[in-house]
Amino acid sequence: MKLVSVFLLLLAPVLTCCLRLVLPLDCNDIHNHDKSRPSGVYTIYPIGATSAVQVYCDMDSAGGGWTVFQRRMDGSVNFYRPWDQYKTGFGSAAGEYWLGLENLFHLTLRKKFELRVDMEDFSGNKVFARYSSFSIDPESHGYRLHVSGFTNGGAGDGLSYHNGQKFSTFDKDQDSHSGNCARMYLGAFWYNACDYANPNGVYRLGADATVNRVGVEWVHWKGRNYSLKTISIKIRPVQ
Ligand SMILES: [Ca+2]
Repeated sequence: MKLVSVFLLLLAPVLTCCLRLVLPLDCNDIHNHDKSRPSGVYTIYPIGATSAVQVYCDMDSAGGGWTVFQRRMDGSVNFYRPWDQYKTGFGSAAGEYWLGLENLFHLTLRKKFELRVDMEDFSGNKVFARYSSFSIDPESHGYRLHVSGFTNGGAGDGLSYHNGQKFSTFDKDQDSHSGNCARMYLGAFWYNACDYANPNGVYRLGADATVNRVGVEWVHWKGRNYSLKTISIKIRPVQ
């Protein structure tokens, strides 16, 4: 048994090196391999051969190849969760989910990425925001956000205010506010003091002025009292 373990340990770097060549790192690898593949759930390997994770790939928007790392669509998953779950990820790739900060960090470590946020209100209006550059730092630096190069697809710029911020959850306050943004607005995000976007807030049906700022919000589009019907945040290697 011991010998087998040692053998496997010795073999691991070889396996990791060569399997990586055929295993998709992200949705763009899948898209480039076969451009006819539709949007849907696929398996990617963001941290190497033993890191299989299911994600939703958007193969339609602006040429396709987008790896979705956050998705809200029906309120079926609770997003008010602690640090360790935002680190590793939660939810279902077929529905609502968060891919996990560790996966996201390893993805953006390997290539240069752009970012796109698609969203929809309860009247069927669809808009997006796009950023030409996106990466995050390792956990030791709080998964700090780097986002720039905004292009407006009708949503307005909700993320530039969050550029340079560390990620915060209700049990790990790394924001720039004297209080705890995640607790105040019932989400988890790269909060500043506090936000112009709260995509991981509480899912509810549209406008409600009695519960100010806790919804799934994109302030520049719908203000602070409107919780969106859908939102998805996705990345793609810069072509
Ligand atoms: Ca704080």
